[in-house]
Amino acid sequence: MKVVYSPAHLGHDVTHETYLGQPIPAHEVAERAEIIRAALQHDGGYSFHEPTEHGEDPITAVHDPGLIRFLAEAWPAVQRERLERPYLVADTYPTFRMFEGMSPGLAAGQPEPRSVAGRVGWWGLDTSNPLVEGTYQAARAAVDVALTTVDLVLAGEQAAYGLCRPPGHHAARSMAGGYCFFNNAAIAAEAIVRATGERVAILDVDYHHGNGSQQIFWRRGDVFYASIHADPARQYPFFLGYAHETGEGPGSGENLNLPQQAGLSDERYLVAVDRALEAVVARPGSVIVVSLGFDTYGQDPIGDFALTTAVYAEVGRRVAATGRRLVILQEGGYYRPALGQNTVAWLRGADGG
Ligand code: SP5
Ligand code: ZN
Repeated sequence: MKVVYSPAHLGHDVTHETYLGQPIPAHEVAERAEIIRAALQHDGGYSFHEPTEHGEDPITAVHDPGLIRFLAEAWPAVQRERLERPYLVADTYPTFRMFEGMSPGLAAGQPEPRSVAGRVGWWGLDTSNPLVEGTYQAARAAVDVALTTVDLVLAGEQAAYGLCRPPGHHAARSMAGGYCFFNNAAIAAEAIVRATGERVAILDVDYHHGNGSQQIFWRRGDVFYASIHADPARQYPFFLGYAHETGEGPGSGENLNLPQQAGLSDERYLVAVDRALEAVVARPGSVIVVSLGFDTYGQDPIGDFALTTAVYAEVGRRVAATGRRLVILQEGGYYRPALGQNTVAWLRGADGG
């Protein structure tokens, strides 16, 4: 299988995230992608490809140009404002409750703040998402990794894997968050729709709900989003991911959330996978974009499912058995000792192994 990887992710050199106000060691660290790369190289059977540059247009196809501008300008602004800190995290966010009782137009018409402290909250969701000097370049490279993976599949590969880092599925049209800056999978799906005119399915098997992917395609009939994730009533991102969220307008019925209880077993997980795949194959299209997370693993430090390495091979097999071509993009997964074996298992399954 072809793998797309860029060392640019190393510049997103995150050491800490903020959890309930305290700095804690970051979960989404550079070592994750290096562990996966080393495991695939060691396993053999994978050829590595550098991403090619795709520019801003595929990004603005799903994101607010203001988000790109903010991410490009944030670190220079930190330096210009002499904030003298190793990473930037917001502490004030524009929650919708601030505008309760006021006309919707008021909130929508507020200007973006000028100071970087205001801007990082304006464009952000949460404090687990530190921004450092190399974040923008890394996030741009992750998008190019995703788009190059799309190129490989549209050029005839049955499946290809993009080792995206930072991940993407929490990033919405105008919002970064949850370790994500640009929504790699959404950008990939949109690029496939535009290149082929076909419908596309996103299958999101990260432990967390991909609120960004859901938001971006909420009113779209041409991109089906299916996600298996922790019930938002107990887990991040808390405010989206319920089963009753099914899309609106032309996207009505094109969003499928399958929230799961803590302790989810391999067996029950496969039931959910089959449900999602049944919905995918009921719709036309020839390509599935997989948002692949391993924070579903039993030992993940921020997850509470009970999955084993063996189930990942089986999921890879079942996804490949749809006969659709696969653009497989890395999202989360934070238990580093098993990250390599889990990725190898999933991809081997998807590759007919
Ligand atoms: C891509 C992805 O998997 N993003 C996940 C973002 C999760 N952000 C919230 C992390 C909460 C960390 N909780 C620490 C608990 C320590 N016991
Ligand atoms: Zn996750």
